[in-house]
Amino acid sequence: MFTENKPPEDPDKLTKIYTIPSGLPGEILDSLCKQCESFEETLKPSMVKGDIVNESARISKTHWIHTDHWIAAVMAHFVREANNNFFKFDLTCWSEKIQYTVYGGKGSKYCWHQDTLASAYRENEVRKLSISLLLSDPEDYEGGEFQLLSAGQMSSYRVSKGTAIVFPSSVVHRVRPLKSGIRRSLVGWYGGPGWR
Ligand SMILES: O=C(O)CCC(=O)C(=O)O
Ligand SMILES: [Fe+2]
Repeated sequence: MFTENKPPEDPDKLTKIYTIPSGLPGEILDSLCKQCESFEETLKPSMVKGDIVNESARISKTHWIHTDHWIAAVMAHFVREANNNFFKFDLTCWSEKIQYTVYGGKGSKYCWHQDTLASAYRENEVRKLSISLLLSDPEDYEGGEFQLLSAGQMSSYRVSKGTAIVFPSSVVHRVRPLKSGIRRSLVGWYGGPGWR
């Protein structure tokens, strides 16, 4: 059995992904999209590590959503579901605000990276699970695949609107350059006590 606050016995779980199909009621998904559209007036160029804009690593626009917002509660529901059914990590709370990201048009991307921070966001806590909730359908854009690299194998996803992808924050992943269209996503990082 999995022991509290230790990585799971099945090391695979540290490199696996959990996708939750669009189980959101249509009205909730519509409200999510509408609410996020209202953020688009205040989008800022997305930053990378060290809070800098670096277009060779990332081209997209971001709006940060407070973790008290109802959107964060919907996202937390997905993280908890993935964790209860699969990862069984010891979790506490969001490690940062929720990020609404718009990849608009040709060339927008996020190159290979990990979401884990070297430093703890709260004393002795680390980012454990990342979530990306897609607010666009695959037909809305070309390119823009979400890819993960684990154990030398690459997996590629173009999931439908309302589908959440949950994965350990240490897994290397990217969003491939878009060829056209717009890809919208909500991204969050859920933390817990440091691995022992
Ligand atoms: O937009 C996505 O689906 C994922 C973006 C990402 O990896 C991140 O913001 O850390
Ligand atoms: Fe990421």
